[in-house]
Amino acid sequence: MTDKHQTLKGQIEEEISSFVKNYEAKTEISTKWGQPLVGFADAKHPFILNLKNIISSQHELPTDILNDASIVLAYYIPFTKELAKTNSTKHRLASSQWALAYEETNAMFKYLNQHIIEYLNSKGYNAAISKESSTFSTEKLISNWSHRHFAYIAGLGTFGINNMLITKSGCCGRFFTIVTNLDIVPDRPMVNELCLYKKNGSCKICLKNCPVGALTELGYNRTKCYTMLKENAAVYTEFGSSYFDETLTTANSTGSEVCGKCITSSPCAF
Ligand code: B12
Ligand code: SF4
Ligand code: SF4
Repeated sequence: MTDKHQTLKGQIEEEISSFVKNYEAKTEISTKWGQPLVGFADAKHPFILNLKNIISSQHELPTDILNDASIVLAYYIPFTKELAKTNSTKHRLASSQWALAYEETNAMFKYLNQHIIEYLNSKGYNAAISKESSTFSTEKLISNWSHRHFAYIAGLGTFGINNMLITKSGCCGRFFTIVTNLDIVPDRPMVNELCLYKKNGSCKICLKNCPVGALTELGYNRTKCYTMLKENAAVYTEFGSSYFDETLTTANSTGSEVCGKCITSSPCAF
């Protein structure tokens, strides 16, 4: 990779990092975040070109977002250990701080993405996000834009049996992706498994921590999980509801659909 490309990657990481620092300093924001991670996926990677077969025929491809898509920029914003501690498995419901952090992070994504898109435009590049990524089917419980599949190809992490993408800084955080026409060398997927169970058959703490048994060694039951999220959403109605159907501009549902006991008290959290 040339110096120019390495510098651009570093500059983008710095833009994301300083944006988050400035955002959390606002008086109206309660949440604190850790150091973001950034990865760059090859938009033409065979795995990405196969996403319609892996996920669903409705899943979008990077070229559906930008004609000349070359790189999908994926970033991960970790929460803090202090926040994770509030969401203890001693209580069935999620903590109010966890619900608020979920909504504040989703709200921040809008401004952060706009900032990065304008930054890349100022450098002469095109960039855009998938509108599908901010909504999901409440029947099938899948979205037509999986941030994590792009983040995986961008080398940000590997999937644990908690069904989370685990990064080198853990899995207690949130992802977003921006499609670009950057002319940089893409990153490669990680080779070593970060989930202890996948690595050596140990741990399984996430399975014990799930209040509704949605996680087993055989896989993840999204319908069971969603019942728990709705239980929390019925309680946490004051922080908003951040998943929107762009075509209808109505929220998918009322309240904060959260839980996260599988990512706040696990050894792979941070
Ligand atoms: C729909 C949705 C849900 C649904 C269904 C969950 C699900 N995982 O399917 C519900 C509402 C139940 C839900 C619950 C939660 N969610 Co949710 N959800 C989404 C959403 C909007 C779409 C995900 C989706 O349907 N993608 C399409 C499907 C098919 O792909 P996928 O979910 O990425 O799942 C794939 C992986 O598990 C993968 N996989 C598993 N093993 C392996 C191994 C290999 C080698 C590969 C390649 C792939 C792979 O294959 C699956 C199927 O193809 C995303 C945001 C987005 N737009 O991406 C957030 C997202 C997945 N959710 C997230 C979180 C944090 C949660 C919760 C903890 C809730 C909370 N915040 O308190 C729980 C966790 C449940 C769990 N253990 O999975 C984060 C995950 C962060 C992370 N570290 O991975 C995301 C990425 C949001 C974000 N912006 O960061 N969620
Ligand atoms: S808690 Fe343990 S078994 Fe579960 S995903 Fe994390 S490392 Fe893997
Ligand atoms: S979010 Fe809660 S209900 Fe869903 S898998 Fe994790 S621990 Fe289980």
